Amino acid sequence: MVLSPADKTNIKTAWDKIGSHAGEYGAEALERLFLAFPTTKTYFPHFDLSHGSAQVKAHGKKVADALTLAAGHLDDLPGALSALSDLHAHKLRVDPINFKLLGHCLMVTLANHLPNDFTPAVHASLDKFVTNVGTVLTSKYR
Ligand code: HEG
Repeated sequence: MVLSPADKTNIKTAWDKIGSHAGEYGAEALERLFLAFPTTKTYFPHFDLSHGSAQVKAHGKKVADALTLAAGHLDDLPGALSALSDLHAHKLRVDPINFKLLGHCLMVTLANHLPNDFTPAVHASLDKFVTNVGTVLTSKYR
């Protein structure tokens, strides 16, 4: 999905607002994912998935940091996420549908924390962003 100049501005502006909350929002998105779409829990049998879990918090930070990296490389997502793409395709083998579900949970989380910034246009740009990240992370499956 091609990002317009306006999309890129919206994504960078939103990421600036998220700032130091990225890890916390990442963990909230994961908690929403596991509660709203319980089948996603099957990828984390080795995690404590209860509310407030340190493992979910730590993983939320890792996911958020990867998204922060991606937001800084909007013109080269495949390059920026290459190692992560190998991991998800060859080792984790996460079904691509789950990226849509996590993207949705990220949108809900951001809308909840940044209600004034989350305009329909920003929503659309952020949705394109997480869709593109998901496409890269599932691009090496076949
Ligand atoms: Mg993935 C590991 C990022 C979607 C399941 N994921 C990771 C790691 C990162 C990451 C940074 C750590 C990599 C490392 O240790 O080197 N994940 C990431 C992003 C997105 C995503 C940016 C999409 C926006 N992941 C995703 C989805 C699932 C999933 C949808 C499954 C529902 N990820 C998963 C699992 C691990 C990672 C099972 C290994 C967790 C562990 O054992 O620590």
